[in-house]
Amino acid sequence: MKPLESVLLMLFSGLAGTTAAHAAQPQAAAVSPWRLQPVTLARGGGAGTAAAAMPAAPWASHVFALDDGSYEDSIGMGTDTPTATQAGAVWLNRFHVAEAVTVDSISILWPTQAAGTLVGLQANLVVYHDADADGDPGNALRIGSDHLVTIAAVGAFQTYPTSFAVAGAGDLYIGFVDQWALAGGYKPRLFPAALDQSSDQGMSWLAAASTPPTDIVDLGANDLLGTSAQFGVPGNWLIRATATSGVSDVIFRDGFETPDAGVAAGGAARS
Ligand SMILES: [Ca+2]
Ligand SMILES: [Ca+2]
Repeated sequence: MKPLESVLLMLFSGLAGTTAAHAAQPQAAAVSPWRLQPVTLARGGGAGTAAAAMPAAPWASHVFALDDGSYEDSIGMGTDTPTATQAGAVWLNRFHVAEAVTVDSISILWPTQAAGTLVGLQANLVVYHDADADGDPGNALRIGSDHLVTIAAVGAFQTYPTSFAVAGAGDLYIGFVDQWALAGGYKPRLFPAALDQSSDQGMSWLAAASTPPTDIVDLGANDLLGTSAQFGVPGNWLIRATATSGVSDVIFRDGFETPDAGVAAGGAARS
């Protein structure tokens, strides 16, 4: 695996001091303490293809996906020296909705590991609502509370039922926390986020604290917050979701509803 400190030093020169007051320009400040910080991002090198294409979507659902079904790398936060360890982070895909919805499932493709396995570990599913939809989730509101799920298999999408109720229009940031490693120092070092590098939709995000633990309630309280490209690994996390609109749908005479939205490809136009 190749450490990314040099890339990160460049990309994050400027995040120093952008803590709770984190505003609209996450890369805009002045001095980086990066070399003093113990936790960095690295690649796990795994690759694979999803066994199944999309999670099944019920009628009247939004289907959220950014990836092409195959991942070319896997990514994790942690340390390389003196010992390789993992630190938990918040891995998120951004989507836009024009109305209140309930996120009723989240699907994640867990990547295979060069060493160790994710099977048996518990991840925390998370959803954040950025009502101002300005491309900065630093002030996004976390929806609901911890939703721990067990990783049962790798290399294929695992679909977990959820009930995250989002009150209105805006951007949704949907994903997971590698909860087992949240305190940092976890061994062996694992790479929980499968990355589709065939394209970069600019909608895959990562929030982390350079000194663990990552704040999973207030994303803006973390000194590392940006898109995968801003972390030097452009691409899309293999995180998908479905959501059901809170409004009533058209009912036809034959009794079938029409879907009120199609695939939302990575957040539509911003205001
Ligand atoms: Ca791919
Ligand atoms: Ca915002």
